[in-house]
Parts: sequence; structure tokens; C-alpha cells
Amino acid sequence: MRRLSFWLLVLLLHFEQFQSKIATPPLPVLPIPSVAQLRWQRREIIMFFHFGMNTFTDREWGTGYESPGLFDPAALDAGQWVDAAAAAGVDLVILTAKHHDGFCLWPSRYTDHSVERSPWRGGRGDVVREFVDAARSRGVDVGLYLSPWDRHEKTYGQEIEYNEYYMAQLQELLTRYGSVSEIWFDGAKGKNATNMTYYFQDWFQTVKQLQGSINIFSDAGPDIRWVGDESGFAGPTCWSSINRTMLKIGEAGIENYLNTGDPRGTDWVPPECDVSIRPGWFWHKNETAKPLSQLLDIYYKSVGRNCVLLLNVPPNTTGLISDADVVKLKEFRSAINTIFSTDFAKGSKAQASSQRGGKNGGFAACNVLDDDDTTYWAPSEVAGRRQTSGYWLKLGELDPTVRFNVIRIQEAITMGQRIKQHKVYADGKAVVTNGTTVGHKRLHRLESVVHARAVRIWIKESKGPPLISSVGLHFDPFH
Ligand code: FUL
Repeated sequence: MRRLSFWLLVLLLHFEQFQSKIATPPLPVLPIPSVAQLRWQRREIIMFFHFGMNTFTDREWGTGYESPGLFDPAALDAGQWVDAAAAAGVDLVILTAKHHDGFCLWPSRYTDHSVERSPWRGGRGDVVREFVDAARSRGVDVGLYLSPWDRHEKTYGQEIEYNEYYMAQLQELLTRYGSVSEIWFDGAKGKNATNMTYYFQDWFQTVKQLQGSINIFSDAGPDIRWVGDESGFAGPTCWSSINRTMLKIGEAGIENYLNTGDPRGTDWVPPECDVSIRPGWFWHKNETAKPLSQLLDIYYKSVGRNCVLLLNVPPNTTGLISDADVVKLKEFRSAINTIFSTDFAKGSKAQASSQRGGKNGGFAACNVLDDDDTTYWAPSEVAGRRQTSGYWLKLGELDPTVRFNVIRIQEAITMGQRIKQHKVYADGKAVVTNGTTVGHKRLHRLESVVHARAVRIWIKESKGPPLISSVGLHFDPFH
């Protein structure tokens, strides 16, 4: 009898629920993001301000021969730009310090082609300074765009001289204005542009030396990659991983690879979707902002496909964001809030195919329902054993009177992006049949409204055990 109770006790102690210690976290699946990349990804929407000589000449690409005398924004107020961004929930804003026409929005010591030669603020103004100060005083981070292609600068085409010129300007921008969170290198160049080799490696390493936590954006990263189009759409399959050796800045033909990423990629270089709220990047009198339905479509195909949306809102000739665009931004933010502030998954009963360390192991299914994105569901399988399919997560006891038409799934990307194929069932009926990647956030906008008692997510294929940090069910009345 004594013996029996001894063994019973041993059995009980081994029973996972009674373990006092939580399970260790699983190993990551490489590559994984850096702290700066994670911070960037969580911003979800950031904003671009295309402003400069083109604003006054009604062009998209200037010639470089424009007179600085044309630059005179009578009522420039960068505070108004940043307020418009902040009201849209944005906390990182990026300014075109120099576009292809070479005109500098700050008084650069290396050229005469700048605000210093303009009538604006009597030639003593500095748009970059006003922009940075306005952002900083509102708790918003800044980024800068410095076009490599320069149609004004005389040294353009002389390899060493121009690379030195560009580097000197980079140094000015990255030492004069405090912390810069993102630097934007675009690969555009006109068809007849002078041949010019850019020393990207010299530039990138200097950038990192001057700004330790900055993210460098370009067609090829190293920290953030272009998504491959300017419509704001990522591919329906979108990996943050890619092989940087396959990419060359400014080279055509890599757009599809950029749009999709690479499950076998060894570098973590997530995509950013740049798109303008208006048809052009710069402000033009006859253009208007896209309708809300189009902005929401862009949101679902960028943020909802594991990307950050870089939305351009161009200040006009008076130096302000036009009222109609300010209104449109508010409408956009308020629509996003309407859709996502109510989550019908809250209060449901989460279950899973298995849970790492059992119910009290710290990785239970219910972690997908809390508001903490550092907690996640992990199945009990370990990476080494390489089970790659057959995982599921179920939200049960849903209120069947409640309707939803958006399913949100988020991976714990701190541990690497893993999910390759997934399906979603509502009361046994497939509502998402060909889901592929998930990443930071995957939004499925369903064709019709669903009522269900249970929603089950099947992970059909993944790189190691899938780790899910959040799942939500939402209703989109704009669809
Ligand atoms: C491109 C440029 O050519 C466009 O004018 C715009 O600045 C866009 C964001 O990047 O490369």
C-alpha cells in the first residue's frame, strides 16, 4: 500500500500540470530580426513627405537646372505635417532631404543648390531642421531620403568625386540633426543618366558608424528592403528572409523576388511598401487623395502581408499638407480603429494540438488571446525532431451571434518567421484555403461575413514548430 502511494506520488509529480517550473523557450529558426528591425516592424504605418523643388515646378523628376529662387513655401509649418502623421497613428516620418534634382532642403556646405539660395526665410531657413524639431517635440522619430541620382551636381559621373560629395552630405545629415531612425536609398536613375558607380558599401558602413540604431532601406537592404512595386502591395506570400547576394540596388528583374522574399533566405531584410496617397509622389494641384476603400486595400496588402506601409503625403506649395489629405488620413486611421479595436476572439477558449511544457509551461494556446506580443503559443514538438505539419490552434466557445469577416494571425517573429502554409476553418468549413506565410501580421479579409462557434487554424507546413503570438477575429464594415 505504501509502495503504491509512493509511485502514485511520483506519477503525479511528473504530470506536467504539477510541474512548478515553466518550460524553456524553444530555439529560434534563423534568421531573426535585430532590435531596430523589430521596432520598425511594430510601427506598421510610417509616413513619407515628398517635398522640394518639384513641389514648385509641378514635376515628379526635376532636371537639376531649376532656380533656387522658385523655392518659397509661404506658410511652411512642419508641425502641421507631423500633427497630421501623429493623428494617423504614425510615429516615424521620412523627408526627402534631396531628390533627383539635387536641390537640398538643408544648407549643405558642399553645394550652392540649396535653401540657402532661396527666398524662403531670407535664405536662412533649414527644412530638415524644422522637420526634425517638429517631430522630436511630438515624440515622433525621423528618417531621411538622400537621392543618389543627382541631376544638378557637376561631379556626378566622376566616380570618386561624386561618391565623396554624396558621403559628405550623408555625414552632414547624420551628424547635425540628432538621432535618425531610417535612411532611404532609392535605386532610381533616368534612362539617359550618366554612368555612375555608387560606393554603397562605403556609404552603408559610414551610416552605421554615425547612427548605431538606424535602419538602412534600399532595394537590397541591409536592414529593410523595397517590396518591388510602388502600389503598396506585398506578395500574398511574403517572407522577411531573403538572400542578399541575389540583390543588386537599382537593377530591374528582381521585383518578384523582392515582393515574395525567400523561405531559404539567410538574411532578415523585411519589406517596406512605399506608396503615395495621391497619384504622384509630389504635390500637384490637379491630383487628389485615393479613396478610403483603396487605402484600406493597400493596408490589407501591406501591413496585412507582413510589411510596413510607408505612406507618402506630399506637402503643397504653401508648405502645408492640404486639408483634404489631412481629413483623408483621419478617415483612414478611424477606419482601422473601427475594424481592429473590437476583437471577437477575446473571451473564447483557446486549445491547441499540443502545448510546450503543458498547460502551465508558459506557452499555452491562451497566449494568443492576451495583448502581450512577447507571449506566444508553442507546440510541444522540438525543432530538432522536425515535425513540419499537423499543428492546429482552435478558438472555441465563440458567441455564434457575433459576425466577423477579418482573421488576424501573428507569429512571434522574434524567433524567426516559420509558417509556410495554413488553412482556417469556421465550424468545420474552410474559410481560408490557401493561406501561405504569416510573419508579423497576416490579415485575411473574407469574402463573406462568418458566424461560428469555433475557428480552427491549421498550420500545414512550417519551418520548425510554429509560434503564434496573437489571433483576432474582427468585423470590417467597409468591405
Ligand atoms: C523613386 C523615385 O524615382 C520617385 O520619385 C520617388 O521618390 C520614389 C519614392 O522613389 O525611386
